[in-house]
Amino acid sequence: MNKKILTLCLVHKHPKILLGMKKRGFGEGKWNGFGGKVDKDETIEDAAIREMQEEANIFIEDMEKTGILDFEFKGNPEILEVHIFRVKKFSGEPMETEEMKPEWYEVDKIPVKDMWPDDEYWLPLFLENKKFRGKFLFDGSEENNILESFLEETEDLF
Ligand code: 6OG
Repeated sequence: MNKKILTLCLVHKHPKILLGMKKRGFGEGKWNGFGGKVDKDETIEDAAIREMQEEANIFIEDMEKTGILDFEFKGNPEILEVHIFRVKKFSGEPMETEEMKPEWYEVDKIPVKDMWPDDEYWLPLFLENKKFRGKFLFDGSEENNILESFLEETEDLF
């Protein structure tokens, strides 16, 4: 088994949430939070800060880990372990970059049809300020159907 650690940062300023349209690479064409792979010799938090700055021109000043999700794709031995952060304080204006086009969405108008299908499971917990852990198995097809899912509320994030 081979694990890759990634970050995903979301800014929730009720009643809005900042999402980004991924313009290239993995998840292209989907709205998502901001983030990416943790580099060697970098903490998960440092990676989250770096990616948010690179992808949206947002400088995180305070954040909190709210979730850890494992993603597995059938037929692929690699597991993606995604650490999700709530951005509590930031500076800078969201700006379009080569990788992402940011946009504020009303939380009752989140474009779930154009997001990863797991988001529908855990985003409600995120919006309620809950902490969670989960695991999703995708079928490996282009539709990214979910074959198995597990999600629990927990304070136990490390
Ligand atoms: P790069 O590989 O472009 O970063 N990510 C996912 N986000 C959601 N909501 N669902 C998934 O289900 C995801 N898989 C990956 C983590 C990829 C970015 O996309 C997130 C990173 O923020 C499979 O560096």
